[in-house]
Parts: sequence; structure tokens; C-alpha cells
Amino acid sequence: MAEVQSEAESLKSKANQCFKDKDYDNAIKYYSDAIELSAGNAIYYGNRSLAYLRTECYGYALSDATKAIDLDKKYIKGYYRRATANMALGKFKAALKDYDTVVKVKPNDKDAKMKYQECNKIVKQKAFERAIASDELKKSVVDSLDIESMTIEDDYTGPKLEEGQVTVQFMKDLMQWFKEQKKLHRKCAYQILVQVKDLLSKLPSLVEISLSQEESITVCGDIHGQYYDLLNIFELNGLPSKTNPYLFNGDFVDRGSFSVEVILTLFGFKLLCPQHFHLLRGNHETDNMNQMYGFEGEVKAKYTSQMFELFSEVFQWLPLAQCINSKVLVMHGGLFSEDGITLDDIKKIQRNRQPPDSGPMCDLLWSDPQPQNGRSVSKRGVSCQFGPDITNRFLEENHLEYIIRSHEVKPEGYEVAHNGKCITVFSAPNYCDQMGNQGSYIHLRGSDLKPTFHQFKTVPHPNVKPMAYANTLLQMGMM
Ligand SMILES: [Mn+2]
Repeated sequence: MAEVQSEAESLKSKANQCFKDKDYDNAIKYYSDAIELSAGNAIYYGNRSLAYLRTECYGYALSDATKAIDLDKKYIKGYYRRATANMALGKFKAALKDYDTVVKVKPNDKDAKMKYQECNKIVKQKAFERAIASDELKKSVVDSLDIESMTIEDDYTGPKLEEGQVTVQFMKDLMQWFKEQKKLHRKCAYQILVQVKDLLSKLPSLVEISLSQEESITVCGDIHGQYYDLLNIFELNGLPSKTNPYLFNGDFVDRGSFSVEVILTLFGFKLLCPQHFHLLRGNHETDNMNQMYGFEGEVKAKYTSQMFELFSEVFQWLPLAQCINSKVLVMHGGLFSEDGITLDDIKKIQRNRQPPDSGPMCDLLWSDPQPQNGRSVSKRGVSCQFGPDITNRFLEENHLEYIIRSHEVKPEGYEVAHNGKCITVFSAPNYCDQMGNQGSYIHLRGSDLKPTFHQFKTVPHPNVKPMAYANTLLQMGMM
């Protein structure tokens, strides 16, 4: 017995070392081995919970933290971690309950008190938002803006739209301006937002495009506010244009601290080439995520909370999926929690809202593939995981060849799963300045629709750390 204990302890030390080295996958593996040997140890579950938090597996983090608390009611870290997982999932009331417990057990702990108050503030704010939302139909920020009368001060030397229009020259100047960490004038930012909202709101929830034999398209995955890596994609692969179309597959913002620069650049290109530059919604183009992971904070820091509200309205109009030549379906997350969903069902989704907790709209933004057949509970705690049989059936029923999705960091920047039928593409290299992964994008030619993969490494960025604008409850050291 003692030998088993010491074996388990040495696995824990090994796991702790991996965790320190930010090798979270191996940390999880060794904590799991320790749990195999000694299932009654709250700390093993608590530590594994933290590793799951770092890898965004909030569903698993939640259940490990709960298990740790079950094993040891006085294990304070368990409550902290469960609260963090719930915060990340937007379940603020559940998080508040755990912070409340911590405060009661440790009434003199200032940090606990601060977290309780911060969480309580969010819960109250959410309740307030719900109260006014049900009162009357929410008015658009657009109606309260008077863009015409906004003046651009004489000392502003940055790019301006030309007679209210985005041009190639404007886009080139804008990218350079942002590269130098300068701010686009708020009038121009509002012009872009109002125009792009109008444009996106006219698109269906499922966008269908066709490429001729000679045409091709570049599909990119998550960018997550890594503006300098986005510029690098354009360096490597050319600027977007009629002859160089792009599809960006969601999660443009959050985490990286240059999300404003990323999204205004992408929206600018959408206005410049509406038919050849495509954007799909990710799970981070949502209020809950933006509140926790930095985008809301960043927009407030660089502009105003009113502008964030307008961003939120625009995000709600981003299409949810795109079909290329009736053969390749692209979405941010993946397939569905139920069988029998058709392309027609996707078209019919009323997307102008925050995504619900379940159902097809939620699945498109949140689900992940898994290697084994069938479906299982999501490691993230939202939507589901789907196996190769689910993918096959969906493709057959909808006469498709394969799907492209994003949403998960991969060491190579991409991953081919489900016998080539489910491809992941991720375009944020060295994600969050710490994952060490490559980025990639995919070329698809109209002639054969075969995917070819292009990998790239991260480039330096100015010294503003990821998550700099995120909610303090989620900032790394504080979990
Ligand atoms: Mn995502």
C-alpha cells in the first residue's frame, strides 16, 4: 500500500513538472496515472482540473474539481477551480456559489473576497441586462449614432475611408497604421462597423459559393487577436482580392491583445471584396466569451463600451457555415448532437442572437471531433464530441465530401481525422505565446477540391501579453 502511494506521489511530481513546463497534455496523462493508483486523493483531481482549465477543457475541469471537493470538503483550491471553470462557461451564478463558500471558510482572505465581489458584480449585471432585454426590443446602437457629425481632428494623420468607402489603399494604410500600434479614428471604425453589419445581415446562415476549375480559396482557422501573425499570413499568401479569396473560420478575437486590429482588418477586407472574402462566426464572437477573454475589455480600453455593443450586434450576423461547390462544408466547431440535420436546417437557423446552450447553432460553434465512433460528453462542457461514423452519416445524407472546422489548437496547425473526412485548421501559431504550435491554412482548388496544407511559425509582436484585457478572474496566475 505504501509503495503504491509513493508511486502515485512520484507520478504527481512528474505531472507537476510537466505542468510547470506548460506541457499540459503530459501533465494530464501523469495526473491520470496517479489517480489510477490512488483514486481517493483530492489533490490529484484538483491539479488535473487546473491542467484541464489551461487546455480549455472546462467540462472535464468542472467534473475533476467537483470530484476533488467530494473527496475533501475543505480543499479550497477545488472550489476556486470549479468556479473558474463555471466562469469560463458563462455560468456565473454557479461560480458565485463556490466563491461564497471560499469566503465563508476563509473570511480574512482578501483575494477570495475580491473574486467573490468581482463575480457578484457580473451576476448582478447579467440580471440587469436580462431585465431590460425583456422590457422592449433592444434598440440598435446604429440608431443612436450620428457618424456624419463626428469630426476627425486635424492632428489625426491615420487612414480615412475615401468618400465613405473602403479601398485597397485604405486597407494597406490601415494595416501599416495598426502595425505601428496606432489607433484608427473612431469615426472610421464606426463607418466600417455600420457598413459590415448591413452587409452581413443580408447573408444567409449557410453561405454557398462555387469555385470554377481555375479558381481556388484559402481557408484559415482561429486567429484569436494575433494581429502580427495575421499580417504574416497575408505576407506569405498574398492580400485578399477577387483573385485571391479567403475564408476565415471564426474566433478572430479574444485572448490575443490585438483583437481590435484583427477584427477591423478582417471587416475592412469584407467590405473591400464582399464576394471573395468570407467570415464565419466562432464561439468567441459572443458576449459571454468576449466578457471573459478580453475582447470587451480591449474595445473599452481602445474605444468605448458603446462600440463594443455594436461589435456584438455585428457578430450576431456572422454566418454559421459555408458550403463550397456543394461538396465541402466549413464551420467553426463541428457537427451535431442529434442525427438527421440537413444543410436546409442550417440555412433556416435564426442566427441573430447569442447562441443557445444546446441545439444546432450551439453545435456548429462548439462541438469537437473524437476518434471513437458515436458521440460523447464534451470535454469543454458545451455541445458534444462526434465520431467518424457520425461524420460519415452526415456527409452521406447531405451529399458532401468532407468538413473543415477549426476551434482546437493542433501542434502542426492542422489535423486530418475521420479518414480524411474531418479536417481541423488552426491559424494562431504559438497560441497565447505559449503552446509552441505551428499555424496553418488550407488551399482548395475548384478543379478537385483537394486540401493542401501550408504551415507557418509565429512572428514577433509588441510586448503586450495575451489576456492583457481579460477578466481578472481568468487571468493565468489567479486560477
Ligand atoms: Mn473556438
